[in-house]
Amino acid sequence: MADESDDVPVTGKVREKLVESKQAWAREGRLLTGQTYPLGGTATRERLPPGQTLVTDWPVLDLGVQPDVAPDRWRLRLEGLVQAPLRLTLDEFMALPQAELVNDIHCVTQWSRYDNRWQGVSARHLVELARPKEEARFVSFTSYDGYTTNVPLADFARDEVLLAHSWEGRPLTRQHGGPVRVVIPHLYFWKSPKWVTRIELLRDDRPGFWEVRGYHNYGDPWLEERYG
Ligand SMILES: Nc1nc2c(c(=O)[nH]1)N[C@H]1C(S)=C(S)[C@@H](COP(=O)(O)O)O[C@H]1N2
Ligand SMILES: [Mo]
Repeated sequence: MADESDDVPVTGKVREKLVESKQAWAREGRLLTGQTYPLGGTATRERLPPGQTLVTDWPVLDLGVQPDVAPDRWRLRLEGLVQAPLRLTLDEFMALPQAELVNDIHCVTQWSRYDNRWQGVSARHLVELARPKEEARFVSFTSYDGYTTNVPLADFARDEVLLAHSWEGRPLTRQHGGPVRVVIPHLYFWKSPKWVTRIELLRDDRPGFWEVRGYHNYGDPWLEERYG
């Protein structure tokens, strides 16, 4: 059973310099190429979105705080405008139907990484279990490092969205968001929260950590929606 410790530790040690310089880049429009693929990536022969560079390693990006969430303390809540709020332990989460997906990652800082193989639980399955109320339109995520981000509910419920616990057959490492992170491959990777603990369904949109610091509210890499 889940306990009552639903407090999300507040980020006391965020690397302010890093946050400030990313915010300044957003203000200046750095990294923008001016090319876009208006028909979307799948309508073209392109696999690499505009302005991106392919990497084969896997960079680590976060606010400089990597929470160490003990598996028995981890909780996932799906709540807000739902008829059946979920509050899951890691064992309960791992007992749900499992999915495996392979997809490409596109980070707003211009690296892309192809063919990432994830194992986890389908976001749509979780949404169906929680039964959204009719007025639910947006999703707000909160993580154990205090990070937040937001997407439309329709985007979260897409086929290829996963709550991943493993990568390439091994448990997701702490630096990449273990025990569980969200993977939303059709948007820039800042929309994929690591160390996720709360998923809230909302009537109105609620911009997250980077969205209120100059990043685009939606973040389609094919339209180069880096900054908003
Ligand atoms: N909880 C949390 N999730 C986060 C972040 C963060 O700071 N905290 N950073 C985002 C950003 S900007 C990116 S690019 C990716 C990086 O994921 P990675 O370190 O696994 O490559 O995580 C995203 N999810
Ligand atoms: Mo990022």
